[in-house]
Amino acid sequence: MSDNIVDTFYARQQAHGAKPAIVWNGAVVCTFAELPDHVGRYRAALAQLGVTRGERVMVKTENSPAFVFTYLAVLASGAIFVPMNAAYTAAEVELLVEDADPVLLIHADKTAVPPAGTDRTARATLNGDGSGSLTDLATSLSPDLAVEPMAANDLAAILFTSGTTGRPKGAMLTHGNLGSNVAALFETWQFSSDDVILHCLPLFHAHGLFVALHLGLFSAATLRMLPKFDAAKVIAQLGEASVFMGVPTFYTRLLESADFTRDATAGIRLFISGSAPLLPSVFAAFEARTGHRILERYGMTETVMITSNPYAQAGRIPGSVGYPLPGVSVRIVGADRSELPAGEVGEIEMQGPNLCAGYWRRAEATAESFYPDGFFRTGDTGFKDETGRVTIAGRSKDLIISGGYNVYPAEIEMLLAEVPGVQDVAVFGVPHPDFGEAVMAAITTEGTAFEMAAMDALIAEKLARFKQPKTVHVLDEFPRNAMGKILKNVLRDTYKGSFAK
Ligand code: MLC
Ligand code: AMP
Repeated sequence: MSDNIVDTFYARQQAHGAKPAIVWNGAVVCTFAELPDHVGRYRAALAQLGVTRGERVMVKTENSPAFVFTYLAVLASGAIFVPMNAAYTAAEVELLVEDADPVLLIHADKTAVPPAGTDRTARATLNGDGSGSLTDLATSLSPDLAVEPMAANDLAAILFTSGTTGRPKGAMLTHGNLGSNVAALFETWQFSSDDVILHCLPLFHAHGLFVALHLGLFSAATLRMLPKFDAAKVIAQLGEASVFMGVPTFYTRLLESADFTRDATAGIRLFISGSAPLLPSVFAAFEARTGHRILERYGMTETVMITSNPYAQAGRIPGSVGYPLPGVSVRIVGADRSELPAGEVGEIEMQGPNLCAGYWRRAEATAESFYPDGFFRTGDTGFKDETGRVTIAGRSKDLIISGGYNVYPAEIEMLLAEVPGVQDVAVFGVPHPDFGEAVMAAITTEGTAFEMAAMDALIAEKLARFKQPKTVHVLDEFPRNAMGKILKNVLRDTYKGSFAK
């Protein structure tokens, strides 16, 4: 057996052939014995569309069982899976296509993508209901059940995340990264084939793909999937599941429903939160309502999961992200990269078999964050206590996390600066009761050319909805430090009450 993670999944599912693998909107789609057949048909279709080992396949579509089959088929082909947010605009997709240089772009019929013929990339369609030209082709072919042998350091996926420059960078994840991480989570969170995971996270991000989906496939645990998070649908299905995971917004929204009760959650053994900070007040309200202590963990696209609170209920401490996963090391360092004593806040660095192989075709960006000693600069700040437990204090990177989606101010600032009459721009996050943080912008103008309508039009054309500033404030001047740098902390403070409940 090779290190192709699909081989690992299939081997671990073998003894559980009769068990439902995927349940979609309440109906069984396939058992574990039937799964390779579905994947094999998509693999055969991909081969007809020119997909071979090492080529990139980009996907821009909503969750569906066909998304899962396509994902596994890409990996089984030895190709590299490159998902993106289904909400991206054509301009955002174009940048990623240029960078990833995929042989095939699979997208929903009614979604924004650059027109075919503008690049070397072939097109196939796949919609949220599973229909599309890819599925038509797959169902017309016999399954190709072969799984391409891959080594642990061969690439499985590239997930785009951004940085200080505003241009997205592709984190190159290997089969070894993904395999080691899911094994560590399986052990830490005590998964078994008796579990049923209620899955409603987007499959195009690390959380939904490498944590929720992988844990089901690795544990041979049934994945009860929903197209997206919907509090009422989640509450209706909780009785059929044993594990639920999500971003903090899921938990705040569940708590808003009177139907979310101790009884509704009685069958769940584990609620997990991550991707953004879980407020201690939400942790406390959740415990008071349900009796469950949410287990918070910390991760990144580049590293998959890094730390987790312990499984034992009493060990789940609000505000802390717990201990490094088995095989992972975390260091807290000062400006000179020397390790700081317990209790002192510094930059969080990590090392482990889960750390990705660098940024796709970005040697300079890779060198900035991946040190020769094997440690990676997370851009988060925090401290450890005497026992090694990690608490995140903030971020040294300029990043807004809105409803679990990352928004990079630099990307939006660059765009807003293009509007005629704009002099200076600052994009920053303010507290938001539903999304945790909301995107805000402030500008100063010069001359008479500036028109808000022109700015609104550019934002609508170029930016996915979740990145769009909720408000653009026009200021007379920016608060600045002695060096002339805009003080975003002052702006955050000025506008912090904008969404107060
Ligand atoms: C949707 N909208 C958002 C938004 N999601 N705006 C800001 N932030 C978001 N996250 C917009 C919609 O476009 C819409 O705009 C309006 O908000 C209301 O939409 P909605 O119907 O209420 O939103 P919904 O579709 O319910 O989506 C909210 C959500 C979703 C929380 C369910 O954002 C979500 O699934 N988030 C999970 C993200 C995630 O998986 N992150 C993991 C990254 S991996 P309008 O104006 O049209 O009304 C990672 C590593 C790790 O970080 O550690 O896990
Ligand atoms: P992404 O680039 O989408 O992978 O986002 C990774 C970032 O999300 C991390 O660097 C953290 O800033 C943040 N993050 C993930 N999990 C947590 C958590 N439990 N608490 C606070 N921040 C988190």
